[in-house]
Amino acid sequence: MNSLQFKELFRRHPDNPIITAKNLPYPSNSVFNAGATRVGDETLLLLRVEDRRGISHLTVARSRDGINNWRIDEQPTMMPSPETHPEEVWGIEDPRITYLEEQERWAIAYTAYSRGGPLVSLATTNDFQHFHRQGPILPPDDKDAALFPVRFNGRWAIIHRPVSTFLGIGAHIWISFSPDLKHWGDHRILIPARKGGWWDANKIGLSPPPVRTDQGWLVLYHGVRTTSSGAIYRLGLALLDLNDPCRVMARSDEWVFAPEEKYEVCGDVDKVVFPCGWIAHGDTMHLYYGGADICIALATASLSDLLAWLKEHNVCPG
Ligand code: M1P
Repeated sequence: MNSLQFKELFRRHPDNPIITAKNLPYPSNSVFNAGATRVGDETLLLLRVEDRRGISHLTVARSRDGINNWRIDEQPTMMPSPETHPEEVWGIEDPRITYLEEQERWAIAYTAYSRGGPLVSLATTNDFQHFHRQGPILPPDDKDAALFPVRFNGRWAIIHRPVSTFLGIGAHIWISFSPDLKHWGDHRILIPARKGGWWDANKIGLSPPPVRTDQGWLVLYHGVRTTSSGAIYRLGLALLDLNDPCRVMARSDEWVFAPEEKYEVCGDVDKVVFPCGWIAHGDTMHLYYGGADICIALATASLSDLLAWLKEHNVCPG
């Protein structure tokens, strides 16, 4: 590599895509945008599966090494439940999993596709077999949400992405707070979409949940660039203060990962890399992402390299 080339921070796994619809034990159109966590000594992915009607549900996949030999539930693990939760009428999508240390259970923030548009719903689980639905927590249009694992001054915090109906306002990343995980307020913009020719102009959204590092909460987000041949989904980094997550300490100028391989460039939606989960193995982050809305792929990166790169590419003052 010469010094004119970008040093790849995320390395794609050679077996990519690691999960496709062909690996599922039942017929489906596609599998993508999986939440990720560790359960015992296994990696658990909560797959978004789109059925052959176009409606999504969630299915659990487990693996010892997080790469191969996935054991996938024989039937959908969590189906939309429009009878009890009408907001799930057109499916449930894009789960982001956070282990709530204080409650010793996982919280799953997911998109419920309601007649009024996509909204943020929350469910909790102890075992990824039984799910306690808490219902909608943020109204439409809102998605790309994940909880922090701890409270800040007694309050839970969630990152999410509402969309304004006013032309030209843009879709920005917001943060909100709650005393009880049910009632949310103190809403404010956390990371604004840029304008003009930037890779993350006009529309951005959180990708996986924020990860705690000794330098702050590391945020990986997607930027959606609209071009005359469609949108391009790329990923960038930001860093939030450990004690005050409203304080953005760093944000990258360049993107850090972009669609390049065939399974990212060509699918149901072309040119999309869309992670909903990442897992730390020591200093190595395992990033699970949807490729072109049809498959699940894996890329790894060194956490310390990401933080060092962000420092070099930071646009935030001070
Ligand atoms: O098709 C690309 C992605 O589009 C949406 O993401 P966003 O609203 O953040 O642009 C989601 O539907 C996502 O599932 C999908 O991968």
